[in-house]
Amino acid sequence: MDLIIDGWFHERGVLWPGQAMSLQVKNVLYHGRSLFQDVLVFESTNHGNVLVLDGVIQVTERDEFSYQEMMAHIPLYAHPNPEKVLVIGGGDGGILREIAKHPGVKEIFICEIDEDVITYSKKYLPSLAKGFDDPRVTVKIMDGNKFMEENQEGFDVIITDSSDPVGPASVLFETPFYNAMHRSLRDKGIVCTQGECMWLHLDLIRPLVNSISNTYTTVEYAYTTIPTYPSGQIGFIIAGKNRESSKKPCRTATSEELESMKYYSPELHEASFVLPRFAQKAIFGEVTKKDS
Ligand code: SPD
Repeated sequence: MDLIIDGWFHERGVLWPGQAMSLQVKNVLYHGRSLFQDVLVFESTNHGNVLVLDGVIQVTERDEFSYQEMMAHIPLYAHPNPEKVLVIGGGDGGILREIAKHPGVKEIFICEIDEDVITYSKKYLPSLAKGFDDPRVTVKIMDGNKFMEENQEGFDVIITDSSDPVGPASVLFETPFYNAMHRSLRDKGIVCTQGECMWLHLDLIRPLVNSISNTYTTVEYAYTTIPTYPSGQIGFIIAGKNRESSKKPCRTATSEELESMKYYSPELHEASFVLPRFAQKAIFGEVTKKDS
């Protein structure tokens, strides 16, 4: 399928039938096939440089911060003392950039299966890929499952920054992967994963949340707004090992840390878990008494 027609990139996909996000293209910077997927980077007229994998927008320079900040800071501020953090996927480096804002974190591992994503992000998305420059970062080009097998009870926080459950990322949305993350978490650890969109994917979110509730003591769902993802919204599944809720930050962000952020705030941390009634009901089968 042609991704660019008459100077416009169209994001069509089986996971959002009947709708498409379009961005005007100024210049194609790279287009090729990696070992795993189609990789496209283009300069857009209004959204900066854009990374597209298998026809799906992963980041635009204009709004990426909303996703990366919320995905990294919700679990990190919900944990009292995160020292060792694992990122699975996230080859553009944006999540690393955000984790690096936490001075208490001592080691950051990233497991990205597709080296080309890192290579072209370093070249064309330097404001994200600068995350790789932090000296605490160790890069592994390998399957996240394999790495976790070798690192049991190793991490305080695991963040899975994946593409959608079509192609190479589909296993990351299945229960065995969540079981593997659970084994790799230290006691009281937190996982935060790409949780798709409440307007489009409740049939995917609900069974996953249900099935992992047998393993994790808490399974919660937060979301952020982001104009260039399907339906302008994306969620996060946040699950804890032998711990209470992650809905409130348990450490205070310093003013210097907050100054470095454009989206996350302690207020938004709490607010992001408050779901519209239809989504609350569909995912958790309940609405709060006040709302009912
Ligand atoms: N529908 C696209 C979801 C993409 C989520 N991952 C993006 C990677 C950003 N670091």
